[in-house]
Amino acid sequence: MTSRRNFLKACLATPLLAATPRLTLANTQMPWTLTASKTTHRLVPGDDYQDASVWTFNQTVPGPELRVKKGETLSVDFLNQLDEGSSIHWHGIRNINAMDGVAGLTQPEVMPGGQFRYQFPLNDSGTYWYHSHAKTWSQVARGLYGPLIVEDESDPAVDHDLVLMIDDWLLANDGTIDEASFGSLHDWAHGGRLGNWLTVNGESHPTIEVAKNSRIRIRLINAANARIFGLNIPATAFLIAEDGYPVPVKSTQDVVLAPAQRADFIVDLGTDDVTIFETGNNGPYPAVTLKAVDSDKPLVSKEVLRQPQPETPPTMIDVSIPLHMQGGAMGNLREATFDGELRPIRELAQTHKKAWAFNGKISHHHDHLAKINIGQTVSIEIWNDTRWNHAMHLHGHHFWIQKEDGTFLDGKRDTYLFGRGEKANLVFVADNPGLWLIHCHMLEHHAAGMAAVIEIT
Ligand SMILES: [Cu+2]
Repeated sequence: MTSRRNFLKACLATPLLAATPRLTLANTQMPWTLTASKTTHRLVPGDDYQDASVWTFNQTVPGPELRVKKGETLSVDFLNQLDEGSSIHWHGIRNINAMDGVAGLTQPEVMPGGQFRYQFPLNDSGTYWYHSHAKTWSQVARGLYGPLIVEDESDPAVDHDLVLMIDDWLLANDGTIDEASFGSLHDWAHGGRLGNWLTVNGESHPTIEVAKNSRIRIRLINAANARIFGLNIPATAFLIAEDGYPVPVKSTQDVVLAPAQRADFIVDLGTDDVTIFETGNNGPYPAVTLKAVDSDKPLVSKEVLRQPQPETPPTMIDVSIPLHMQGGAMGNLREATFDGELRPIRELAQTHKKAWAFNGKISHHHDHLAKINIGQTVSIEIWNDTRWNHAMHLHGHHFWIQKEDGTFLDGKRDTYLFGRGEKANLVFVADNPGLWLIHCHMLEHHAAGMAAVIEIT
């Protein structure tokens, strides 16, 4: 393996061993416990490589699969056994503000040896995930994430329901995490920390056994710091949800997933194995193989997938919030306000490690981009005036995406990938009170200035 940057690698050989069964807490009594601690984990197989030192929830990468039913209350005791502060954010959940897990905004960091109980109702079904929300650029890159699945009675019947958490790790030549590059100003001002080793559920090209001719729900989650994945499922496949939210059922084998985004597919397997490939980064790279095996278990009948009832986007906007994104390498940001003073970009980068600004300002959690009255309909009018892609994530709400020509995309999202130069409006009803972060989910961009807070009262 080479450590050449920015080119993804994957295990090309078909693995001989089936994937380790995923740990789930679903059959035990709540409150569940998620303990953040350090352990070792093998990312690259083979005698020439070593175990990597990872930071995990409950000693596994990813953390345990949390699976609950819509309407249930999730109750999780978070114990921090790391030697720095941490917290848990429940990505995509329209949460109670105090449970949103943003360290320094909705709660103090949970300090080493400390604990915090997260307890909140789950009113939306779909595919979500949880991850650290303190020093995310380091903590998420080291493995502090896991899936959160909310089931609904009306979910289509399937034989297998598979969560596939995809990550790219930046590894040194011996298969351990490349420590020296953490905090690299280059990454912060360019495309973020891009890895060189692809894993699915913490394993390199795992094989998962599934029944021949079965119907499978595949829940794809991009857990990478900054990598945009293209995923291809060479089978009879239907996209049914994005970011947990139902979209019109579409026959397709491909999806692009920016960091933090999710996509749900229904796949009707035949008698052959199916290998899902990563196709967006000079590959293709095999990501995971579904091995079709004989099974005695009766299969579900493959019912026609129901189209969702679309929620109509609002026609009247109460508050428009312009958000002009600038900065990064090859950008047009010359100076920005930081700590109350206008400072040149060179000083911002070299002294403060800031490289990006919203509306000419690099804000702290206490300065709010906008104050919104509860119930108002809001349009955040974003202009990505940079040479980089950005995966913008709004906490506590799901938004419609209005393109520059005024049309809306199907369905709502919690994370939207802005291409270079793109303008689009994130439209939502501010029905959830609190202080809500809006930020780039390319985690180095967030750390280097791409974040703001919206206050809803
Ligand atoms: Cu970004």
